[in-house]
Amino acid sequence: MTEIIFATNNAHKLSEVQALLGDNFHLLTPRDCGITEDIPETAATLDGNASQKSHYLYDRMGKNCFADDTGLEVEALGGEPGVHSARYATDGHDFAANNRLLLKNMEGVKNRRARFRTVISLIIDGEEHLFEGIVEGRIAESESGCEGFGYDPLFIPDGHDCTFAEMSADEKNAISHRGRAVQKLVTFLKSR
Ligand code: ITT
Repeated sequence: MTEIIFATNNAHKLSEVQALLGDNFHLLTPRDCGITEDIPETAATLDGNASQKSHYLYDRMGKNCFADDTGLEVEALGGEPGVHSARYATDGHDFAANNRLLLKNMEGVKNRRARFRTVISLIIDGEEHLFEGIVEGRIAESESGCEGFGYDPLFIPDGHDCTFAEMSADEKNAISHRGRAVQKLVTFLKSR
């Protein structure tokens, strides 16, 4: 089994990605490796943040690792919240407040097109590789469902009538932004 560090403190993400990677890979978190501080995410883009997080870990641990950064990009809001998705409404990761603010900003807006975009930065044997995953969809008029996390209760992926929060973890992973990016990561890791 290959051990690899995943630079996240988000337990939902960790379980989604572990399910996608399967039994051949054992994920370690920064905390498992004794890194307890928040890893900085101060770049202006998703690519920049993913890269900043993976380099932060690699510089300290010198071990193979990856990080992802995800944003919800809403067409009518000029791509916002985008890279600010975690701190849209407040300084913290307040999912409920973020969803309330998004609904408020979308009041009366007809164009509800949106997409989730994930960028993964992998550093393996000292070299960085980037993988991207996108899922297109729309913003619902109100929240539905209690699975998943973040903006899931408001996001309806194309080809479906329900939100990500109304899907099982497997259903979401099969079509999600993170699922698609991780599939590319897995294909790359298995080809080595
Ligand atoms: P780490 O940085 O510790 O990995 P995070 O929660 O900050 O965790 P991101 O920066 O990648 O994760 O994501 C920013 C925000 O985007 C996150 O706080 C959620 O609100 C939202 N988000 C990310 N992935 C999502 C998903 O699969 N479904 C719904 N919302 C998601």
